[in-house]
Amino acid sequence: MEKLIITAAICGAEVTKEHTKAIPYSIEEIVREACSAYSEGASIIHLHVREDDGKPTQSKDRFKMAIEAIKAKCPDVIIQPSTGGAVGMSIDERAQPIELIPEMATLDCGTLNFGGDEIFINTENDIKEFAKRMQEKNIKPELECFEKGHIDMVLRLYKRGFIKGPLHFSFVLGVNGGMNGELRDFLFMKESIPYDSTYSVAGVGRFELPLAVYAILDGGHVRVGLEDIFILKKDNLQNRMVN
Ligand code: KMH
Ligand code: ZN
Repeated sequence: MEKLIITAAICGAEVTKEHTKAIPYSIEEIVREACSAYSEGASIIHLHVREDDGKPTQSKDRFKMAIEAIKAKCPDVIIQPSTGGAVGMSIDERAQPIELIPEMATLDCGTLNFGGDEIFINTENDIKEFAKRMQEKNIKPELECFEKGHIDMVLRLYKRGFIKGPLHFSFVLGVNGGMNGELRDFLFMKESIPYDSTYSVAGVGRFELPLAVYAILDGGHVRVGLEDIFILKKDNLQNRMVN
């Protein structure tokens, strides 16, 4: 059996201190969260960065600062910068952390609604462009799939050489606009990937814990963290906001 790999999504781009005070904005807070997740068993940090006021940014300099500061305290942790950034950012803006040549980075594999009027845009050509930039620098893409059609896109691009194997998927399920994270959704996703690929699950909101259990029982990997869930129970919200 493979070892379980836990990814900690410590920050994200959408959760704010109004949702939970624990969400890190400053470099100091990001280092604190990354290193405490590492010391609790996470081996990968899925990293977004913020300005000190919480505004999401894909600034190469801000990523460099955060990565260097995390590595200074936890040298062995793998850092996986986001190339998704926040809804509405351009491709060049989102791609900046690739220039720092991290070991891995996310590759978002399709467009989806993202709640309200938001659309998280990842056209076929966008995906090819991110894949090309990552391949040039030998960066391992984590193939973020928010629904089954995104897996089909990966498999088409893999067949045509735009994405190289071995494939490592991340099923991000439960986004408002993507696929849900019920057991049947998880089974459909994992049965749709090639037998020699690996996967991790990131369940958003109420799907986080059950999906983590399914994946662990199946020998898959998991992503957890404040990017995906910031309340465990609705009646806990007030407590968590003041803590
Ligand atoms: N913040 C979302 C719009 C990724 O990290 O690659 C995109 C996202 C995906 O979080
Ligand atoms: Zn992310």
